[in-house]
Amino acid sequence: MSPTDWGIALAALLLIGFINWYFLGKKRAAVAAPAAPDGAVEVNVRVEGGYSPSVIEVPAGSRVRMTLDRQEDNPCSDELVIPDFGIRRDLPAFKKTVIEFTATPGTHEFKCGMGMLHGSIVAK
Ligand SMILES: [Cu+2]
Repeated sequence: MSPTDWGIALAALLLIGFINWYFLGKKRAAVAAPAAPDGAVEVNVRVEGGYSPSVIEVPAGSRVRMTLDRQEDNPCSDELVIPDFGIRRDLPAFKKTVIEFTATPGTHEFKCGMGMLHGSIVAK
């Protein structure tokens, strides 16, 4: 192979590596630690066609203050439901909504009112 061929092969490998990192890396859980002065764990979630991050890891038993920044008015994400904590809240479009709960150990699903968008709080 000529040096040009090697260059192309190397560029292709780098591109594959980048694509794997970008798409697979994003699925890893965001880990949140206590940060607020009162010891609560602050979690920021962007709501737009889904939740990002969609998997959030917090210390088990911690008080979690979750800020949902809804950047759309698609009716699908009108409501946020966390069944395990009995939470059902309206999320006004283009506004931030703050909810609080105590993250008991385990994986707690959160979703839109229709159950189409999904995320989870992993407390361990
Ligand atoms: Cu929905």
